[in-house]
Amino acid sequence: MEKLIITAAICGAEVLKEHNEYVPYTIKEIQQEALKAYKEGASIIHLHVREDDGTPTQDKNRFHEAIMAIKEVAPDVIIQPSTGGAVGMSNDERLQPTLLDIEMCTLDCGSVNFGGDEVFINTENDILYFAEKIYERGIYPELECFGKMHVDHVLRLHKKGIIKKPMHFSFVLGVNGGQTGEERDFLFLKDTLPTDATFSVAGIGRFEFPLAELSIIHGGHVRVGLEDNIYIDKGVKAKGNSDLVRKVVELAKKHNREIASPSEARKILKLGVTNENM
Ligand code: KMH
Ligand code: ZN
Repeated sequence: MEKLIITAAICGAEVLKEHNEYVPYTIKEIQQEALKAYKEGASIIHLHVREDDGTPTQDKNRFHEAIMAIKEVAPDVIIQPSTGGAVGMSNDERLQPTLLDIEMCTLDCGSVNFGGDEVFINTENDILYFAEKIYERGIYPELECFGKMHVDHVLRLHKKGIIKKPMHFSFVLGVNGGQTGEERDFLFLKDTLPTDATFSVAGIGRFEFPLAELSIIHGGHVRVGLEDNIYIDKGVKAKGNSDLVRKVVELAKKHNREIASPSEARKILKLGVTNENM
């Protein structure tokens, strides 16, 4: 089996210090959380940024500052800015980090209810617009799917030549309004993929570690972090993202799966291979 790529989703746009005091807001806090997660074994940092008071932003300059700060302490880690941002942001607002010199970002592949009155909107035309900008700027998209229909949509867009290989999926399961994260959900999604696609799984809340373990067993990759889950055990809050990454490393050891370094992760994902060569 390939080595395990661990992504740390250190901050998100929704989770607050009121939920877990270790959620980073400032550039310094983001830098230190990224560094600790990297030291524990994360090869990708899934990055959102905040104003110092915690307000989510997609401001290009704020992303630039955060990326530079992370690169200063972990030069080889893969930084994956979010183009999802926060619910309600416009497409061009969300796309701001793609104007920077980045190697990877997320591409959200469908709409999903996000609890209460919130809807995270990604219409077909939105997806086409994001895909055009992301590929045009030479960036590698991670295909965020909140359920099976998003995977099906990606595969349809791939047949039309819009989504290109290499295809790396992220199944984000357990969102309040999206597909849940039971074993059968994971197997259903995994079995839908073409054999040359790679995938990672992000379980929200209580689904985080059961899904991480399943993905480790079945040759997938894993995303954890305070964006997705604030607990290390039932009722016990994690003392930062590094706690969550460490627990995945322990699960990987249990199943004899080695951890990928950033350069190994780049090879596994074929990051840096131009689409024309595929
Ligand atoms: N904050 C969510 C509304 C992504 O990073 O691409 C969207 C999100 C997805 O987190
Ligand atoms: Zn995100």
